[in-house]
Amino acid sequence: MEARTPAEVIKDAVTAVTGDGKPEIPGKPGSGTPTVAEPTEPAAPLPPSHEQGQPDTVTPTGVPTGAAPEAFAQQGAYLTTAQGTRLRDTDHSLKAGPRGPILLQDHHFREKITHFDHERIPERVVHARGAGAHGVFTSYGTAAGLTRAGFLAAKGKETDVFVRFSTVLGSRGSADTVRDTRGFATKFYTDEGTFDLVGNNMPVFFIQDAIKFPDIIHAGKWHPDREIPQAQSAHDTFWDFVSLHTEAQHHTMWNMSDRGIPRSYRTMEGFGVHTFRLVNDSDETVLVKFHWKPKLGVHSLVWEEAQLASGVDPDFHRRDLYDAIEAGAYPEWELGLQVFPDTPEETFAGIDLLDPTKIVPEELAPVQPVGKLVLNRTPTNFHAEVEQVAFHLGHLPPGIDVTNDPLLQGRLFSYLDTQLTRLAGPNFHQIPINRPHAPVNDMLRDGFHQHAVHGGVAPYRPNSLDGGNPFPAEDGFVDVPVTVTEAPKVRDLPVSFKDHYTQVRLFWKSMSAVEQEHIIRAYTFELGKCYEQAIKERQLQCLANIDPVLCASVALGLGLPAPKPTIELPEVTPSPVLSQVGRQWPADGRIIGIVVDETDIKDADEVREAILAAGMVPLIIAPHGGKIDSLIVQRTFATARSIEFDALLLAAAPVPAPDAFVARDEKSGAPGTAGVDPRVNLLIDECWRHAKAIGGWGAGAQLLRDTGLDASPGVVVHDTATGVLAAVQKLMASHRVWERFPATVG
Ligand code: HDE
Repeated sequence: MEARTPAEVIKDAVTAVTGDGKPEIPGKPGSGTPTVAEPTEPAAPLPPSHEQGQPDTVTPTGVPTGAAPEAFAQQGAYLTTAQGTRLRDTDHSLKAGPRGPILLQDHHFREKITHFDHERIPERVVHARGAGAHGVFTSYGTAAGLTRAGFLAAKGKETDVFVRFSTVLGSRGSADTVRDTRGFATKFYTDEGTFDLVGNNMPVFFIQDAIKFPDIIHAGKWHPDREIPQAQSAHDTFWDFVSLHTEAQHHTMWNMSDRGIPRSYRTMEGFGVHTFRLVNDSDETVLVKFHWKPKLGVHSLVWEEAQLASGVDPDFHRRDLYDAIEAGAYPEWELGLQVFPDTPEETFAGIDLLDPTKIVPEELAPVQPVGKLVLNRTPTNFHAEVEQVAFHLGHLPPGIDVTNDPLLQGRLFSYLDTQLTRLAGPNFHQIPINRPHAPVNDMLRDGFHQHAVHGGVAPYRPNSLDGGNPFPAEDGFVDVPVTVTEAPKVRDLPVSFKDHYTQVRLFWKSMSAVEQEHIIRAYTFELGKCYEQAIKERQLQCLANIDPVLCASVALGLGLPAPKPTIELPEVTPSPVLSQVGRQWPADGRIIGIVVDETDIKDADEVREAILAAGMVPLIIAPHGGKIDSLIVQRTFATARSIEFDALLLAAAPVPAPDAFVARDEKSGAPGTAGVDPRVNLLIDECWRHAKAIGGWGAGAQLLRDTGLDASPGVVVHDTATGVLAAVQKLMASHRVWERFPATVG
């Protein structure tokens, strides 16, 4: 092919769009202008199409609203005002002449602009950034002896759910992949009333008493003068707080570990954090901790990937969740319980079950599976569902009760209270996403945004005017009659809450060498971003009380002396289950990029089919969009970035096309390294640095040989495409090629 200049390429592209290339004169469409017939009026009234949304006779979770269809928006085909008056024009305001001012009487203009002015609602004070999806929970029936809650007790019982995942610190528009805790909040629409399990992806919390929540959040969020940094804990106030409130050290270590940068919402565990109390039909009680275990295993990004994603694709986790559901790779978790006897001490193996900064290692109390959650539907409208969903720890069905965990007690107040501002009044439970699937017959009346038209005259009990309705239920919610110790009122916590270091050491000691190295790097990065020397030194003292190797390594990175511990370091028994390394996981829904070009598409189609058949997602990456032969291109060299792929296959070693001016070095005009398109080189380089499996056949294999990468662990070269795929699939089971990370500590 004859080489063309960039100017020629652009001219050809423009000609292709405008037809014969005649210049366009504003106001006078040239002969090359494509004619698009604008539909003005339907030939006959059309029934509402799916996109317009059927009148909402059901809530977003599928429950009949009981309201007449006329009560809901988006009916018929014609544009109307909010009052249903058909409109002729919505593009021009009503003016005193075409050049005159807008008239105050333009009711359509005022309605449109006023509504727009009030479209936003306050974002959540924490967990503002999130994404949600609908799904189904199916009970295994294994909790039948423990709780009377029907959605857990009956084997095979299906319950609709809505789950919202979130980051904690950032604003609504912040990036998904920042280092932070993730929220994992689940609304179970049970037949006996809604149950909200409002958990996180980490089993412990920063503080032990809810009264400190505003303080930790003020410290973690942006500095109040400049409102930076956004969605980051790498700043002075955060480290000031956690080094002064040493109870925060356990949660902080989880944040600095790979758990703070999950690969996907689909690969996160979830934890109820607090201990709850279950009560069965015989009024017997047990204490439990809730766990969500992802089917795909727990996987994380590496720090460079997380940073890249924040810029390249700030919606990384949101997109991953929705793409997976739309591709039919439904995210799945098992709900499990750690069960403890309900003793007056409320401890297990010496661990205070009311302390939310402590875990009970799974080796001591195994997680017993009680049901399965599958997310299978994306929201129809983000605002209506994800923004307006309101979780509250007090949404409890009969059979599940709370404990005296001082954090849980405070949350019971906060979650109801916060909705009053965020959702502008006390009737937020009537918003479709929040409507229970159980019949509601409360005595709550009136208030802002009241949607119900309540009948009767006697919203009080007992009454003789409404036939005595509503009646108390024998099988209603059980407040377990726990004995409250007679004790003086105090502002204090139990002595057992004062050990702030043993379990942090336990976590550190449970990590593999590579995970420990990531933790060291994370502390070094975050403290390196602080300005105050005193804060760095104080945090180093905390690290010294956790582990001398950890402390010395971080101190080295900061250029500060490593302090000696001020406590005797306890003996701990590691909990191997806390490590993400060393296990094999299914690869369902994982994404494999396949690099092809015009000359080397041989076998790519076959590999694509094999990836699909294995339940994974293939993405064809090519020099340009459209098609190459019959292969549909999903990513171009311009739009692909390594962070999206869990593994990379090379069917080709694409050279920069002569007319692809973007692929050339601007100054020399020379093609990229080794004659290969530099963007492909970058893909390979990043996948290698991030310890992802890489494979190649044909020209792709030759490229890996030429660069010497074929000698690296986790790089597969083979004569056949299928041979490469089989080897890469095997490597993907352990998520990353861990041997590729240099380990600096043992
Ligand atoms: Fe929250 N938290 N929280 N939190 N939390 C909120 O409620 C609060 C805590 C968690 O997707 C708020 O509706 C206090 C622990 C999640 O809509 C607010 C305390 C855990 C979500 C609130 C905590 C969580 C929230 C803000 C200390 C894990 C997002 C908006 C006592 C077990 C829910 C809202 C969603 C949201 C208060 C601590 C998880 C202000 C006072 C511990 C997943 O009410």
